[in-house]
Amino acid sequence: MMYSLEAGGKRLRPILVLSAAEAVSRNANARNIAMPIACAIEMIHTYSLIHDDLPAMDNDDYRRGKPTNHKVYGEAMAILAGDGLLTHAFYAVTRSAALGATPETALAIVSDLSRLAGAPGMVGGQAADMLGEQGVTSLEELEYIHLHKTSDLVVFSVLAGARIGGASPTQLESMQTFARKLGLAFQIQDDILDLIGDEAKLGKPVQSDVEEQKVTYPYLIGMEASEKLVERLTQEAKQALEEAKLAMPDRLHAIADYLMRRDH
Ligand code: GRG
Repeated sequence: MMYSLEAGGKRLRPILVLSAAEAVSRNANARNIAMPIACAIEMIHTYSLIHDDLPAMDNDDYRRGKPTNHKVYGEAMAILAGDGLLTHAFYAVTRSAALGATPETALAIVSDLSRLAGAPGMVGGQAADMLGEQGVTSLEELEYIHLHKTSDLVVFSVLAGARIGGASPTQLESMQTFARKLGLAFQIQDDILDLIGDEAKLGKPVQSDVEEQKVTYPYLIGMEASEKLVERLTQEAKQALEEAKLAMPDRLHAIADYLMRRDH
């Protein structure tokens, strides 16, 4: 569990939890109360990466610049490390109540987490992705996969922070729109960076008619249209953020700008 948690990573989801709490409340104490939830979402994200890397799924040898969990500890321990992280995340959420979150807020966060990380959320997105590998995937199906596999944990992060910060129902709605669009833009940018990485490795453009080519936004709509879409979704996300009328929105705007321009 510690091997994969400490392997690095951008910590995007925890940063979103803390930034959303601060954006709503303008209060540093909200960030402290949100800290166990920031840790919880990184545990969930890390478990999903460990399981995604297993031979039965993506069968990857490297993650975050290090050998994958199962390469070091074997498949059985990698499955258990993921299970342990998933379970411990729910314990971590309860710690925010010990630090000052109200029981109602903690309960709402547990409910969001079980939905957005579970079958209606990330797990469902991953299942759709696995099934999609067996046939042609339409743009509509691909959007479904991205929205659940990737956006749902981003949505959880922003909503959880916003709840800790004391967001109103209207603010929660706008922040959910912000996170959904940001998550989608993030995943499309990931697809773009993957393709650029593959082309650099091969030293030539990746052929779109290669049979085992992964179905992504660049594959379906082309590189230029994908880049434009990332830009449009980011602008729409920032617009939703404006509508939330937050006390301190600057850091969330900066994260959206950073993600659009990131190169890794
Ligand atoms: C196995 C239930 C289950 C789910 C797996 C996360 C995931 C779902 C699959 C990993 C493959 C992938 C490309 C997922 C899309 C989400 C994504 C871009 C993950 C990588 O997130 P980053 O870039 O990773 O935030 P770091 O290492 O920076 O934390």
